[in-house]
Amino acid sequence: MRTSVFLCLGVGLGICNADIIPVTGSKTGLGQHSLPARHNIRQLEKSGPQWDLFIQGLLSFQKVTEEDQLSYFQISGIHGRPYIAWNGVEQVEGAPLDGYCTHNEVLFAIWHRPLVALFEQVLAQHVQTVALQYTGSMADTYRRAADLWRMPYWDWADGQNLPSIFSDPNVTVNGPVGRVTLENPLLTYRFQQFPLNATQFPSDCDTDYSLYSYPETLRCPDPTTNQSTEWMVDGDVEAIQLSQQIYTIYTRLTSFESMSTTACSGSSIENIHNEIHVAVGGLHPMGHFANLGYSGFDPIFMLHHAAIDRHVALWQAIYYNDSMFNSTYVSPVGQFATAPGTKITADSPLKPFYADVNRTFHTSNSVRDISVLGYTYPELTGNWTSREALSRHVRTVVNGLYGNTTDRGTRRRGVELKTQLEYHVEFKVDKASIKLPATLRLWVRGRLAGRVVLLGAPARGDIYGEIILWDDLLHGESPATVGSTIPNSLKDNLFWDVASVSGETLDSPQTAKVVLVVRKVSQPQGVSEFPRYEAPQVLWDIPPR
Ligand SMILES: *[C@@H]1O[C@H](CO)[C@@H](O)[C@H](O)[C@H]1NC(C)=O
Ligand SMILES: *[C@@H]1O[C@H](CO)[C@@H](O)[C@H](O)[C@H]1NC(C)=O
Ligand SMILES: *[C@@H]1O[C@H](CO)[C@@H](O)[C@H](O)[C@H]1NC(C)=O
Ligand SMILES: *[C@@H]1O[C@H](CO)[C@@H](O)[C@H](O)[C@H]1NC(C)=O
Ligand SMILES: *[C@@H]1O[C@H](CO)[C@@H](O)[C@H](O)[C@H]1NC(C)=O
Ligand SMILES: *[C@@H]1O[C@H](CO)[C@@H](O)[C@H](O)[C@H]1NC(C)=O
Ligand SMILES: *[C@@H]1O[C@H](CO)[C@@H](O)[C@H](O)[C@H]1NC(C)=O
Ligand SMILES: *[C@@H]1O[C@H](CO)[C@@H](O)[C@H](O)[C@H]1NC(C)=O
Ligand SMILES: [Cu+2]
Repeated sequence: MRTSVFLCLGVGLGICNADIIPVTGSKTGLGQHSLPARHNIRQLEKSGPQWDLFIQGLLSFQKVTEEDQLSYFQISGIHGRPYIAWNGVEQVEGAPLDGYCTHNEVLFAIWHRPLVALFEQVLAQHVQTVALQYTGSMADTYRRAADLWRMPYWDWADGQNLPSIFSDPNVTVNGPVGRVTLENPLLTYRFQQFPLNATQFPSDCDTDYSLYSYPETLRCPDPTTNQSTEWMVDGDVEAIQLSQQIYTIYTRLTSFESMSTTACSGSSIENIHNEIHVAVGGLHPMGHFANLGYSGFDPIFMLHHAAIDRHVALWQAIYYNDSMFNSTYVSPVGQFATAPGTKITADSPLKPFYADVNRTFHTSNSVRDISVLGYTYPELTGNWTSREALSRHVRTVVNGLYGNTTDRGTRRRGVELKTQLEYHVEFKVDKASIKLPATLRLWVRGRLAGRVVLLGAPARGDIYGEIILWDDLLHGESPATVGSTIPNSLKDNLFWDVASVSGETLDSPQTAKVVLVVRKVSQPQGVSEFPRYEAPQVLWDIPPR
């Protein structure tokens, strides 16, 4: 695999720059003042030509031989397994045998940006090839549609369950010679080489639940049939109700670091991202999407990460003064090409993504502005007179999409109060002290009140998170007005524990710190305003159950 690159490196630099694949994103369809937008999958589905091209292009991409480093297999494999070099970017001394992906650290939100852009740029070439097969009156329409095509995203915070296109066995599109029914490339990826290479996909039932044994990616696999259980996925996605959680990210987290990652205290986009991985993959039995070593192969993966990228880009447009991160972090665990203990700044390389043929790596700074990678999102288009005007516009959009949540519990806009209290449970725990993967559960009066997943990778390092304490759990005792205090009866009835994926209670780790926090929040006065939070007050330590 990737032989040409290895040979090339042996010959020396310069001669084989042609083999270096820079991540540029797709550069077709750029207007003088406009960029093509990535669209919501639910809209793209109704778009006609772009949808037809996406489906056929993805099918063609998935058929590229797995030996090719521009194959679906190898680009999807950058994230986790197989733990081998991509584009000649080798494992470094002292680094773990792991994927390149950065999780539970500050680069989380930004590292996935060039990954999705690379997938998009390669898939765009397949889209272009398919477009050339259309003739006659359709030729121009399809070529134009191909130029403007960009990777769609799946907005899992839209309050609906899984789009059915992710689970349909077949899909019908307008092909170059008429209507055609095809295998749905969004359902699964079927490995070309199966059984999988045992060196690259070792059989380790203990940590990856025999995922190596399936010939294709599965979600909530039914072990008696080795098939996905799609209704379980639907139920899981519907149950997690993410609109209020994402709204919290937009309105309360005002620094790039805290917005990004579970390595910083409180909620984060990574925390939400983890929940989607297990909702779609299934925890027990575990599907590919729930295991970071395999998740990259599920066709949902890039649509999920495009959704993350959109939230990050919208957040950046809102908090345009934010300097990203200029503090220095230390990578606690490292990745395939980053040794543990490496200092991380916004100029650190995002491996294995080269920005040009001279082996200059992309950095957080080089991809902070998405226009560099040739795309935008619909919410960011338009001719805004200032960054503040764009920020106001995006805040309005976010309020409309995620602000008046229909999630259970709080309906903020429905309450005619200027100020309210919001209760959250915040936790911190060293993952090394838990048998992973696991869940941290919160119990109120013997009822399960919330749950956060602690994924298997990385296996150590402090992880932070938050569970929203819904009004209906404080039922009848919820102090909706300022001045009330949380009922003391709750104090004796609030506990946490840690459970395995099958629900079995595990020993409570000594390293865990779980606290109840209250914040005073002022409700927004206009459609472009956000709620304003005061500094949190820690009420008490919650004991293990
Ligand atoms: C639908 O998909 C299945 C499995 O992917 C395939 O066997 C079947 O031929 C497809 N049906 C049509 C009408 O193409
Ligand atoms: C399996 O993977 C190992 C390690 O990457 C590689 O050396 C070997 O050639 C692969 N075997 C096959 C049959 O592809
Ligand atoms: C499912 O996969 C397992 C592991 O590869 C295998 O042992 C079992 O026979 C399969 N079951 C069916 C019904 O195919
Ligand atoms: C950004 O900075 C400018 C200039 O200091 C200020 O006027 C503006 O309110 C700030 N915007 C945000 C969203 O913080
Ligand atoms: C980050 O760097 C910018 C520019 O160098 C500076 O203006 C800003 O104050 C710094 N922020 C922090 C938190 O250090
Ligand atoms: C790459 O390096 C060569 C030789 O130093 C130089 O001529 C070229 O401009 C560089 N290209 C980029 C994209 O930096
Ligand atoms: C954007 O607005 C400015 C000022 O209103 C105008 O001069 C410019 O032509 C507009 N650009 C586009 C692409 O509409
Ligand atoms: C959200 O609230 C605003 C203002 O109360 C209302 O105009 C809008 O229709 C609501 N949106 C949704 C999706 O409920
Ligand atoms: Cu992910």
